[in-house]
Amino acid sequence: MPDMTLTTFDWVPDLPRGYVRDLRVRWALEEAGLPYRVTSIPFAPSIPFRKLDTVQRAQQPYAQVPWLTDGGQTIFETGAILLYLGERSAALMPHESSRRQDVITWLFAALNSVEAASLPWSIFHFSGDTEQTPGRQHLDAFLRARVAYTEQCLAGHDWLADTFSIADILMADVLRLVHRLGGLADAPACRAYIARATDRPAFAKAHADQMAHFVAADRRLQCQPDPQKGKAE
Ligand SMILES: N[C@@H](CCC(=O)N[C@@H](CS)C(=O)NCC(=O)O)C(=O)O
Repeated sequence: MPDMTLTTFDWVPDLPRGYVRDLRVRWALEEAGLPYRVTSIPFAPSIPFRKLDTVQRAQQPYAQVPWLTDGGQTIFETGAILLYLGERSAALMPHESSRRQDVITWLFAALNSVEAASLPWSIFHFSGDTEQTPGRQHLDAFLRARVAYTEQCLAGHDWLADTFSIADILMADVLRLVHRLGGLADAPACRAYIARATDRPAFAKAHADQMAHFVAADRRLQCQPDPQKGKAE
């Protein structure tokens, strides 16, 4: 039985499928060839804030997924989980000090410079609010600038650091959502980078496994007896 256990939601609606952040962890585990199993908690978004049971509060204080347990160690935050896995596999992060530091730097850039701009921008998109308010325009401009800089960094490079690493898993996953929402129209190098990253067999396996996980949940739900059935009118 594998020591590592990845926890995600048991089910999500169609829209986020293929984008739930357990994908980042699955992808890294597949790249590294590390054995793991997947467990789930009931889907219940925390907006508005939901109560956590004690076990979940101990694992993910923000009521989110994913988290990873390895023996007695629990890690939450996908950046922290990928760093943890990076320590365990040269396929994810080189051992040599300066190359390793490059990976760590880019990992933070993906989360703290690009996702920090893309997350509020994508929440606006999903809200369906199309008003060109000053706040909205500011968010658009903020993301456009981050994408433009990333575009320059990626032009002429396959990966962010020397070779493929956990930084690419995070950056490609962050950019994938921006691309899905039409935010990379002027960024051919970012689009090519996403294509290169998602062509990797480990991504294909991680993505297929996440989709299968939620399809299995659909089937389980369909099999549940309808409580209204058989009731007298
Ligand atoms: N910064 C966290 C974000 C985790 C996150 O946003 N998880 C989403 C699923 S992809 C979630 O649990 N959403 C439900 C919620 O926020 O209540 C990480 O990278 O692990």
